[in-house]
Amino acid sequence: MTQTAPHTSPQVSTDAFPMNGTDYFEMLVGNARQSAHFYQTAMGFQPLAYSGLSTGIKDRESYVLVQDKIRLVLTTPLKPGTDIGELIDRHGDTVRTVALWVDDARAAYTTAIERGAESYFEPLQEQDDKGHVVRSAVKSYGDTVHVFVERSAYEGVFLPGFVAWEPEYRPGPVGLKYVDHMVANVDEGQMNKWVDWYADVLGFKQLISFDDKDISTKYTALMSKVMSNGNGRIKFPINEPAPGLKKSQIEEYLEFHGGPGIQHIAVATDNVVDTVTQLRNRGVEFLRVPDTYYDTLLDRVGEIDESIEPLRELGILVDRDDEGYLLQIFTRPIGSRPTVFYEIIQRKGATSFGKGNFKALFEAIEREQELRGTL
Ligand code: TYF
Ligand code: FE
Repeated sequence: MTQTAPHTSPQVSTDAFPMNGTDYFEMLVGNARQSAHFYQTAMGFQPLAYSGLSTGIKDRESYVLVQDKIRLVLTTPLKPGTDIGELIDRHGDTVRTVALWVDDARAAYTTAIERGAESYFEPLQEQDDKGHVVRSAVKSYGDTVHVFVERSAYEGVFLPGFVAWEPEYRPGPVGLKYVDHMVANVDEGQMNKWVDWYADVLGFKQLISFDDKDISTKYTALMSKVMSNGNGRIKFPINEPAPGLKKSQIEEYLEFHGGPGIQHIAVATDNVVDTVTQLRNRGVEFLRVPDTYYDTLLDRVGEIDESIEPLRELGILVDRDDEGYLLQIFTRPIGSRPTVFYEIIQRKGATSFGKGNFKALFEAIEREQELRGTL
């Protein structure tokens, strides 16, 4: 251990870029009011905050929803010719911002810029009668932005400028707890550039790497590296397409999204059977692997706490690593474009990402591509 000042703990001094976790993510959507209804009704998110015409914002409106530690902002333009409208035209509904919770948003910005990040906006202090928040932001792959959020001096509902959103309609939560990881798709040949960017600029470390030999089916090939921040709470796998026989799911994403961006958001639950049962009852559609997947499941993963029957009925996948096992399932794309989808994941010790499921999963995605005619 080097240069540990008496007042700082060694743990803090070894983190090249201290971050507490994901603060929120923001999706740009064609109709925030109706998307908010979907996230409440289908996904179990709770209403939190609002900004728009009634708060003096004339060109856009945002609904903020929350489920345990997951905070989601849905933003839509209110008139033609806006920057947000242009982004939605290009990408469809898209994750624009992944906000990172830090103790000092000015220091985070200075450090990131010194290490080569491109600025999106300079540190900005916003204030209301509940205190103040400092935010700053840098650009990442495609049109994706990381906002650093410092909120220790703030007690308001979300951010200054937002008011509490308190509709009467309040379906309950479905047990989603926190963002486990958020996956990027980048252009062929760009994965290592962005891996280096997260290491050099944000001090992330590489956890795992998959090459096209790990992840290939008859048609799909991709490479993936998983980057993690110092405390392990923020994990960003980065995928790039590898040449394959037909159009891979990554290429399909890049084509329909109009370039790189967030492909899936994995949200954790501590009861995947219960959460997925509720989500299905609320109309959320999931990918299905062939029933035969379950015939050999126990041979592959050994003893698990869950009984196989509900897993088979719901289409939940299981994988084991050295530390334990995980259960995971993937929704179909949530919008009209075959781009963004969700993963529901329950970790029982495992810290990996379900490599043992890749083949079955990608074949399931390919069957959907075939139905869409995009394979
Ligand atoms: O995050 C992961 O690595 C897993 C598997 O296009 C995965 O959820 C990887 C790539 C992909 C879909 C799922
Ligand atoms: Fe994932």
